[in-house]
Amino acid sequence: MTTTAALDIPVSQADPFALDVLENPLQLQEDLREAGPVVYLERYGVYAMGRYEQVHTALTDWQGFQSAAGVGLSNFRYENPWRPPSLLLEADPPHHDAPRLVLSRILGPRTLQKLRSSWLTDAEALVDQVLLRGTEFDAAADLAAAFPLRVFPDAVGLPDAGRENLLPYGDHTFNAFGPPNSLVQRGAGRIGELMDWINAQCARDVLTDDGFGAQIWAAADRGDITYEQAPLIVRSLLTAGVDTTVNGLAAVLFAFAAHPDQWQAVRKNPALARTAFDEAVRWESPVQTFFRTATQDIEIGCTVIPDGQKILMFLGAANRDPRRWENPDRFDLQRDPSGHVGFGMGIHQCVGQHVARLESEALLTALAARVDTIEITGPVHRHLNNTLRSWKSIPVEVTLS
Ligand code: OVM
Repeated sequence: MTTTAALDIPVSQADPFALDVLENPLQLQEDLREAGPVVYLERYGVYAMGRYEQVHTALTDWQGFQSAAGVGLSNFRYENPWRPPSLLLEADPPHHDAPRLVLSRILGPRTLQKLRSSWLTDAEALVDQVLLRGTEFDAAADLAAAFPLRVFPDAVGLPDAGRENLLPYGDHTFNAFGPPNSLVQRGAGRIGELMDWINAQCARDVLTDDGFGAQIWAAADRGDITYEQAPLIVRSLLTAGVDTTVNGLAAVLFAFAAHPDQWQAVRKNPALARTAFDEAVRWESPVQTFFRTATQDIEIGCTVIPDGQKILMFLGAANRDPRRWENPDRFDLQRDPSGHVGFGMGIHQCVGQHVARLESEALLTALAARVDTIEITGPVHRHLNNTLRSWKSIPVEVTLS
């Protein structure tokens, strides 16, 4: 490569992890997309991509853009990871493949069919319980957070005690993919205690004998993975399975509250509930960003990303790239959202996406059966996180059918 080529690139002073940017990232996303296919973020010494085409290319080129050096800002080639790396998220082939295959079977659409009717019943019970207290509630806390916490830990096979640790642990882990800013410092105090609890839940004798956790241990019995790998794969469920779905559900509920005509479309045609979740994941992208690391000098456009450099991929920006999406800022159930990169793309694409879709389908179906209109009644409060697009509260009032 030539170093002059590497300098032929737009340089930005912007901080994507500044609190005001996390509060409203849309302007920064547009600036990045408009600046060019690749931009250098001076503040962190990393490359960034905001356009769909380049993000998609990087996600599908795992040979050129590795995950094993970490998918956060920290470069595991030079820095020690803050926790033992995930065998899925922070691994490349061939090490990645056995854990991935095992988990993809456990979380696949066929296995999940067994949970479908009980999750629909759970969703009806939750919606009934919330509406019994009144028609004004917080869609973020009372539905989006409550539903995954009601069904997912049971499906994994966790004991009841300590489940309140799941969200704070996930919040810190997703913050830790970013720089060590105030959000990370705020979570650092409790992380030792939270991590101890999480790790303890990964042991075979702590888990029920019929959940996702037990199925991971059974894969070790068969020799599909080793006994050393099993607890770390359970840890991935506990890390990636709660905050992500909570914010995905919050996104779809917020989307409907903000687009009343789209809620009426679902009421008329409940089959749209499934598209709705993917359109919400495109529109709000619960996981906004992940990094990759260049495994060699990589030519992109007219620049070269040098070997070992970090690349920040803006999934949320790609999902609103007008080069790829018509009217990208509109939540629209008439569009085909497939191809969005909100679940990633390629060999690391979200292995839990069928779980997330089933949770959403259950909750929206239960809600559509009882709720005629959804209206936002007060200011919506974001919860800031270095990686997640998240909410503290979405105050709504509904009318019943
Ligand atoms: C993991 C993990 C953690 C966070 C996110 C994620 C979105 C995976 O520990 O495997 O995927």
